[in-house]
Amino acid sequence: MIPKSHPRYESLLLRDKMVKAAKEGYLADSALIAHGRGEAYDYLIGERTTHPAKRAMYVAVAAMILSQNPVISVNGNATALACDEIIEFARSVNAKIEINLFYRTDERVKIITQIYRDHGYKEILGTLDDDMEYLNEIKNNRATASKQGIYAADTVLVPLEDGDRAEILKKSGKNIITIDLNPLSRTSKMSDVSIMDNIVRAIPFMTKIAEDLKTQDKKILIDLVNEFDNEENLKESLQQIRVKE
Ligand code: PTJ
Repeated sequence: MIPKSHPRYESLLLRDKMVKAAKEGYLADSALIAHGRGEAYDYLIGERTTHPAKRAMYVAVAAMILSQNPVISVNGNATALACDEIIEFARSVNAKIEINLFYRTDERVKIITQIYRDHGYKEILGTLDDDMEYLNEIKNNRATASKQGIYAADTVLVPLEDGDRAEILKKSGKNIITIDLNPLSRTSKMSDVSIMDNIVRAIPFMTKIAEDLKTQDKKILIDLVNEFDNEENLKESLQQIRVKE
């Protein structure tokens, strides 16, 4: 039990979730390393949601609302940290959720499927009995996608995605949105909208944004998307990393 008074309470709570998920057997072997890398970047931005991240979130939500078939791709880390929040956000923007693992094993897919179903989300895609296709005809595990989900998606939100996978998705012509604390990652660089924030802060904030944007004129959403420059925003995101004593 972590005392609430601990100065690193929030961060330790997330570590606890990751350790629990590892014990439950649905994380990739390198998941804790990926989490640690995220922690380091989060520390350097002061564990807060920065202005460029907020701007990217508005654009991302607008793009998802405007899309025909938006899909949220979930892996082990995203599930461990924000399963309920992802379900709520998916419902708010009418997006599907698909299990999309970089290190895909049947056992992991089975456990993650059950988690979403237990949390009230029965429509989960990318399961063992789902109809899967290869993106760009690349015949490897990393290029598989659900026929009704990512395969047919126009916009895919990929939190904490590996660069190889993001590249395959990008090459298949989809609009890619990422949530990645590392603004220098390949995924951040190749995405159309990169949100440099912790998934645990970003997703609930995006649900709030969705409630606001859904009431706005479509033209406002289109302008938000068209006026956004991801490269510029990433530069600004990088400037948020401050090392001070
Ligand atoms: O469950 P799987 O098999 O799909 O595997 C998941 C991991 C995350 C292990 C896999 O996709 C991987 O190896 O990813 P990378 O290449 O380590 O990239 C993950 C990125 O997410 C890194 O740039 C981290 O900085 C970032 N990251 C880690 N934790 C968070 C985060 N970004 C946002 N919120 C976090 N909590």
